[in-house]
Amino acid sequence: MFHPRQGVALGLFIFLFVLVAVLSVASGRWWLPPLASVHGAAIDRLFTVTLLITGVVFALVHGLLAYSVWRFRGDPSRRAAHIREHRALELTWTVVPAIILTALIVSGGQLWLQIHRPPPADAFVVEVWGEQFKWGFRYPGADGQFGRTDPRLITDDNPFGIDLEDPAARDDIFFPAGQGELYLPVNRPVVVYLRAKDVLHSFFVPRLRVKQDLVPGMTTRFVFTATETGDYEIACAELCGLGHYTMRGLLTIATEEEVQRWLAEQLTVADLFF
Ligand SMILES: [Cu+2]
Repeated sequence: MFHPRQGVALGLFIFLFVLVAVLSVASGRWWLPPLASVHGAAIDRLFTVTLLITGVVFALVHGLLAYSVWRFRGDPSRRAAHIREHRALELTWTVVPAIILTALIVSGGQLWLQIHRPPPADAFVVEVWGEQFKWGFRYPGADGQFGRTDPRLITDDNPFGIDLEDPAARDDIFFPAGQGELYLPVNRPVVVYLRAKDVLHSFFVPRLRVKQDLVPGMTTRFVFTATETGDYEIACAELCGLGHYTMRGLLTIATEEEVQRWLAEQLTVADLFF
C-alpha cells in the first residue's frame, strides 16, 4: 500500500529534476564551443531548433507527470478511473509528433546533402588515418594526387602501405599515427578523406562542427571551410576500444602561405625512400 506522502515526494522529485535539467541546459555552460566554420552555422541552427522543440516537450510531459503523481496520489477512498479509448487524443499524439519529426528530418537531410556535396575542384586535399588510438595524416604533395596504397605493403617504415612504384606517391607527405599534426588553410574549402586501419573511429573537431566516421575498408570524406586561424582539438567520437579517450590530435588552421611554407619543409616519400 502506497502512502499518500510518497505521491507528494515523487511529484516534487520529478518537478525538481526537470527544473535542474532545463536550467543546466539554459545556462549555456555545456554549450558547443565557439563556431569556426562556414557550414557550422546551419548545424547550430538545426541543433538549437531540435533542442528547443524536444526541450519544450520534455518539460511539458514531465511537468504533467509530476502534477499527476502529486494530484492523483494514493487515496483509499477513491477508485481509479479506466479509460479504454480516446480517438481524438490518440490521433493528436500520433499526428503532431509525426509532422514535427518529418519537418526536422527533411531539413536535416537537406543540410546533410549540402555538407556532403562533391568537393570543389580547388579544395585543399588531405587524408586522415585513424588507428587505435592515434591519428595519422597524408598530404598529396605538389601533384595533388595521392599515391596508391595497399594494406599488404604496410611495414614499420611504410605504415599506410604506400605503393612506392606509383609515380603519384613520390611527393606524398605522410605522418605516421601519433606523429605530426594536421595543418590546414583558413578560408579555403578543405576535403578530408578518412580511412581506418583497424576499427570504426570518428573524426570530430567540435569548433568546426565536423564529425564523420572512419570505416575500415572504405574512404569517407568531409568538406569544410574554416573561418578562423588557431589550434583546434581533434577527438575520436566513436568508442573504438580501451584507449578511445586518449585518441586526440591537434589541428592547426593557418593562412594559405603558412601552410604552403610548412608543407615545403616536410620530407616527401621520395626523400624518405629513394
Ligand atoms: Cu578512435
